[in-house]
Amino acid sequence: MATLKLVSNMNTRISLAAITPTVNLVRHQHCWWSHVEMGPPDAILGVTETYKKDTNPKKINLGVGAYRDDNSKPYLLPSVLKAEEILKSKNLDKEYLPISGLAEFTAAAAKLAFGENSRVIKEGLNATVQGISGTGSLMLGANFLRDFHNGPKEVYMPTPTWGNHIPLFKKAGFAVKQYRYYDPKTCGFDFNGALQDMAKIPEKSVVLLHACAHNPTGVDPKPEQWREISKVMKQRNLFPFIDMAYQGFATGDIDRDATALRQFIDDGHQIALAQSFAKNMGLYAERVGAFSLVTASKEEKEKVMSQIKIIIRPLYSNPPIHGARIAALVMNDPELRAQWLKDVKGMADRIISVRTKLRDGLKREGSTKNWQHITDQIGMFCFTGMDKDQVERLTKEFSVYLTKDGRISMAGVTSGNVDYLAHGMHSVTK
Ligand code: PGU
Repeated sequence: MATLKLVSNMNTRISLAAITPTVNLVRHQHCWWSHVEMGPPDAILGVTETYKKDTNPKKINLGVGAYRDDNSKPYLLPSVLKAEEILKSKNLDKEYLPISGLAEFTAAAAKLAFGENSRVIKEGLNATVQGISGTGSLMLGANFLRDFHNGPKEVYMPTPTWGNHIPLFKKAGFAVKQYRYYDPKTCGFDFNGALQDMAKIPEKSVVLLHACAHNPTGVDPKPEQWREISKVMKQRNLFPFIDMAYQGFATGDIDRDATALRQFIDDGHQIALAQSFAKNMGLYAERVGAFSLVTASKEEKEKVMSQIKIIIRPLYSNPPIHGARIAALVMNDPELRAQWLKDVKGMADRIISVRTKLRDGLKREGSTKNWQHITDQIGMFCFTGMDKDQVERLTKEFSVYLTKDGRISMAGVTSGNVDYLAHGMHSVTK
């Protein structure tokens, strides 16, 4: 309207000059993001997007690691449902949490990982903060190490590892390198390869370890192998960063699943630890996690804590409260905790039973391949050994969705779809 008035009131030359800046503005507005190119879909979460578009009623999503009950439904843990009821009845407020999160939650999370009687807990040596689930907790650790780690900015990861580990550490400024982990010949752990590689890693480098239920392979070192890894890493002065996204999911026993982590503590390592409560409490979307650093003294703990808070503040200021309240109540209330341990065991056991069903199903189909690794591997995933072409056929011909590396989320396999899956797997691998 203002421009129109100008045109009508002034001579043509002046009015054009008045209009020109407006035209330029419009042209520039169209240019800001023209250089941005389409990025690839996420290797794991992108699978769900494609799955949703498929209209085949027999379709199965074995891409993302998300637990389903035997009716293929997302599972709300009875312990979590009960905790939510209790919380609802309390009409709690939604005031900001401190930067470091909910204290009842962080204390319980640390105890869950290190163990009630751990020296670290008793002496108060852990600097623990609430993180945005496992990913956000890993990110806090990577950022802290970027700023304060007194060693090469190199992180060594198992081959293969969870896909998101790599960009996460790269974004934090680390060079990402690898150590041997999975042996495709045995479909098992390459113990000698891992040790040989670790012996060559430059001193003080960061080494990423999966505490249990290794993703994507489902292959974990045995306790005696962990002891040796811990010893070598101590001798070589390497820094262990432990990702524990599946505590309880490997064996169904939260303490057994923390064996490796506690071995490292017993051996005197000062570790970094990222915990996720997405899987073992089914709190995926609540984004509940914790990040801990083990320090040498209480005084050092306070200083480290202050710096982690300084990292958090401009990132997201303080974490969300609801999921942390649930997790805290489930861990701290004796009755709910007992129920939760049963819930976790139930999930782990269902996955173990469906592994056997898949192996039997493949045998019934007439497969002559050795599928023993399906039952040998543990945790949420099975690294089937299927190649890219076989995966593509399984998706195209059978509407079975999985990641390109041949990983299937066993948590999505049920008594209702296991025979169909076995049929599809046999068809593309025979
Ligand atoms: N660390 C490992 C080893 C994981 O497998 C996952 C999740 C995380 C951390 C992070 O989990 P949060 O949800 O942030 O707590 N991996 C799953 C879930 C999908 C994804 O990639 O985030 C997976 O399917 O591999």
